[in-house]
Amino acid sequence: MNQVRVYRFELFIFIFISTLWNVFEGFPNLQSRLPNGDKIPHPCIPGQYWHAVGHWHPSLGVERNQFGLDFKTAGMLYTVAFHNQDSDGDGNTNGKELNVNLTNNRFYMMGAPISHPGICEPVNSENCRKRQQFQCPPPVNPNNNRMNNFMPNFPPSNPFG
Ligand SMILES: [Ca+2]
Repeated sequence: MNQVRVYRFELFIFIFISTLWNVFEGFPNLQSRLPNGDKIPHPCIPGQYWHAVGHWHPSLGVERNQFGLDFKTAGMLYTVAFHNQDSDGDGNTNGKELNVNLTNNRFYMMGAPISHPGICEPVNSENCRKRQQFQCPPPVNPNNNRMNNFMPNFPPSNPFG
């Protein structure tokens, strides 16, 4: 009886570690299945990458965006149909956003990705606001102390005098 419990515990630990492994290793594996998958530009922050290209969060495997759903439908393979699809509906195909050219049934990476294939851009355009809930966070002013946001706005004259 105790032997069975020990095996169950070991099985639980194995499944737990396997799950964690899949969560943390999942993005690099998916990135490597996509041309330019590791260089997707962040639609809001120039110079930063969006690591979880198929998801609504840049680094967490939260809810899949339409690009992630379409890639799953394509069997997690970069196919011609998937290349020609416009998953995020911003008027540019997945291939164009990833900067991939299809010639004679072969894919050629033409350089860094042009835009995010899973997020409609420009994010604040009327078309994109209709299509998705995603919005860019407000810009952070490094000169602005966070405490200022919690301070009441005093009138220009001295309120205590
Ligand atoms: Ca896009």
